Amino acid sequence: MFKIIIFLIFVLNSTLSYSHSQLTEILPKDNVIYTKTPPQIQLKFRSKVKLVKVDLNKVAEDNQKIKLDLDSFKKRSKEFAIPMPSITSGKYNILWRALSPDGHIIKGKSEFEVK
Ligand SMILES: [Cu+2]
Repeated sequence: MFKIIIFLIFVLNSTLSYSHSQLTEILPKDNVIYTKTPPQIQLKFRSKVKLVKVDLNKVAEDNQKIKLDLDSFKKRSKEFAIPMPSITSGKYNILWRALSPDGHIIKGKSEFEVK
């Protein structure tokens, strides 16, 4: 019985602490209206990940993709700060995809507006 409990604690603990590398912060934030364009796209993770893609799209104009310079973000890291290209007012979304240390693909989205 004691052995089973130890085993369960180990299993639960490892799933809670080590599964994936969840995003802890994204800027621009999801569902936020900005009066000034945020200067950077920032992504923060719980552990080092490899960015697979970050797309910035203008919503409502056929999801027009805006070019981002991702060349300097090939290395694994916990934090990424991508310079924001000059964008006009409107609604945008950021679609990101990354590879976590355990080999899983993690992904997310942030939709924001610039007034
Ligand atoms: Cu995982």
